[in-house]
Amino acid sequence: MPSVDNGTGRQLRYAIVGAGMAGILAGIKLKERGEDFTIYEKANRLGGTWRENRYPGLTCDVPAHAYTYSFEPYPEWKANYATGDEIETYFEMVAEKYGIMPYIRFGQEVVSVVWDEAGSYWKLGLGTGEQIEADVVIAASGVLHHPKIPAIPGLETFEGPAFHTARWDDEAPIDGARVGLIGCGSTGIQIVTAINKRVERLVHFQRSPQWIMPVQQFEYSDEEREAFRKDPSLMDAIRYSDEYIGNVRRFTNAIMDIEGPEIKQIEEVCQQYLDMKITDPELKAKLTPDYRAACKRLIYSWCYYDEVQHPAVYVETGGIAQVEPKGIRMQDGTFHELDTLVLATGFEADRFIRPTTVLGQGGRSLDEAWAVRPTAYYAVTIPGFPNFFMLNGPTGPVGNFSLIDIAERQWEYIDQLIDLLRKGEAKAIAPSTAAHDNYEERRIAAAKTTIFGSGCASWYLDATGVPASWPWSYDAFTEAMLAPMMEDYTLQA
Ligand code: NA7
Repeated sequence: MPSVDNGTGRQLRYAIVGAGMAGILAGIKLKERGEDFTIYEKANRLGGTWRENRYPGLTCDVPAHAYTYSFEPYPEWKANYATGDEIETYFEMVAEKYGIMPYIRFGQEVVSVVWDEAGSYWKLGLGTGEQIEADVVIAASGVLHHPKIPAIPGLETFEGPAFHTARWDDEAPIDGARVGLIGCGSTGIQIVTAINKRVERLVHFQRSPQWIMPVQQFEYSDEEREAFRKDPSLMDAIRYSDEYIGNVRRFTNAIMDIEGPEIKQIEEVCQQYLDMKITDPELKAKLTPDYRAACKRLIYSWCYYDEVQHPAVYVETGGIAQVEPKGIRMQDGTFHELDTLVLATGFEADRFIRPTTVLGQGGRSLDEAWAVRPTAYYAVTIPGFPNFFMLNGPTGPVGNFSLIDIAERQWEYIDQLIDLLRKGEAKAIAPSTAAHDNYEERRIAAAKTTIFGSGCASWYLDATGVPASWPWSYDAFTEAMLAPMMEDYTLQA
């Protein structure tokens, strides 16, 4: 039965911000309950990250059968690691199959979300000027969303195409061209492996080398796909295998216990892979990090060390002095003439739903609440922002395992809070400040001792240098999401 909120006699109204993986998930779950919801999507297509990122080599580094909704396994994956195109197709298929498309309002940017104290609801302002009311807001606007453009002198003077990887320019010369690529996170590394044979020359500007964790890529045969179609439990067997879930558990143990056997094993595997694959001492010196494996997000690759040795690729480790109209000048005076400049320089990882203006109780803004760092009680709710629920919000295990798994578990938690609104037990629900502060204090103390805090720069760190993510195990996360601790929540009638 659809919900009826207390006092008004009408159904709860839900606004979901974003039609990416998490927004579609929320839509599916609310539709199953017969709820009244709308998904606001600023773009003209769904897909979130998988719509925005279209760079060559784009691959998800979570195995495909683990990167699906648990309720919608997908027999059609072509290989163990899926491409961005395939993943976008999957989300489109799911949204169609579950009848979510009619609920999405495309081209509708949510620019403001303001709590109305008297009415206990949110007022949403759209980019078109339209005003919407919603009792519940689900912020599903993604994490690595806002491109980080490096402050390199002269960048704007470059004569050729220069663009961030999340704004890929299809017209830019790549084939037979001289391409400069700045940045070697997962994105830059994947691009090297995809364009090295197409270019005349690829100069990869590497400020810091990366540890590479070897993984196996393999294609599924037609027979295997047919078997998956006939027996979906075969896909679950992969998703819940020790190969995947066991690895997730070991990884989260490794990041917590930085002198323990699991992290030592990761370090050994990465070092052995480097030793085995890179025999040229000069290149090896360039590619050897001076920080511990998994401090920056590990790069999962089956081919980078082979592909970086292609003769067209030059790894430039000098400091960039400036960009000039025809290329990049290094601090030692070396000049790299370039036709195209690609910025694989990452994302502003602390934005979340911002720049949308969010004003909670007492007109307090999210910018104020997050003045030190973005935080949320158990990554989901914020004191003073009632009925505002985040999927893949701050302090969650982003980067540690499948974001879909995370979002599904967060939804189960959120759903239990919303249930109190549905049943009329409250009009507004938010965590208490004390509960939030206690959580955050414990989290920060634990985060500082994780491998992410072991001495390197990365998007995991907040502005004060504290790791921003969930510092505990996979099992601790799944357990925390089973049921909210209701004593930590304040309910308003
Ligand atoms: P990342 O992982 O944030 O990587 C950004 C890269 O860009 C990294 O190598 C940075 O070097 C480099 N960078 C950033 N600014 C500069 C400047 N000014 N000069 C030179 N180099 C620079 O972003 P990705 O897009 O690769 O991956 C993001 C996540 O998406 C990834 O972790 C997966 O979860 C999926 P640095 O290491 O800071 O020296």
